[in-house]
Amino acid sequence: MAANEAGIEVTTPTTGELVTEQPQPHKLERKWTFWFDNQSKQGAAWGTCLRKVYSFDTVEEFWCLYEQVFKPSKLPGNADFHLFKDGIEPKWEDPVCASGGKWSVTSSRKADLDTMWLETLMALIGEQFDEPDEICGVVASVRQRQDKLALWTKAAANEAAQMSIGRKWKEIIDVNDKITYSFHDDSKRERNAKSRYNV
Ligand code: MGP
Repeated sequence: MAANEAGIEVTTPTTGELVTEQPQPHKLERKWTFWFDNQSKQGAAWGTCLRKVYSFDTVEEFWCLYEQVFKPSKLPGNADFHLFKDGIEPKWEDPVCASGGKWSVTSSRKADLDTMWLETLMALIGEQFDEPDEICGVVASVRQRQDKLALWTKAAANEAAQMSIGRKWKEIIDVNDKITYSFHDDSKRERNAKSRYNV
């Protein structure tokens, strides 16, 4: 028996024939979905161009999608990429997100945004947060003013859970500056919603 890059060669017991067994893809803990939104259409209501792009549940699919498409530095201005748990829409209106909020971090360099995005994606699909049920997903936004990342969580009022997620996220994306958490309910009422927690 010999191993090669494509798989493992085994001899079938009945015929003695050499066959190559393809390696099995590595299953993730759960299914995730990439989304895309282009907000550059003048006058269009928010979400008009929000589209589900691809759902996946293996490590191999993730890398293929990430390498070929989902790098924020490839985004045009005023566009967003999202990675959300499959079944959750990246909207305040989604029932799982409705009572939630988001941790936000800004970035003035494209390279930093790409790195923080990738670190966050790997942490999410690798289930590195201590409160995995609290997580909804992450959004990368490319804006003229400043690019940003937002980690959406489920129960905004659960301060202990949000603080733990915020601390962990800062470690993951290697950020020392303060990051802030806002409630979606506040964002619905006013454009620049005040932050409720910071870490
Ligand atoms: P934003 O993109 O979350 O804020 O929301 P930001 O990033 O400060 O603003 P931007 O101009 O840099 O994008 C901007 C606006 O989009 C909000 O004030 C809402 O009018 C609308 N909007 C954003 N989100 C996430 C939602 C949503 O989930 N549902 C609805 N209905 N509107 C939204």
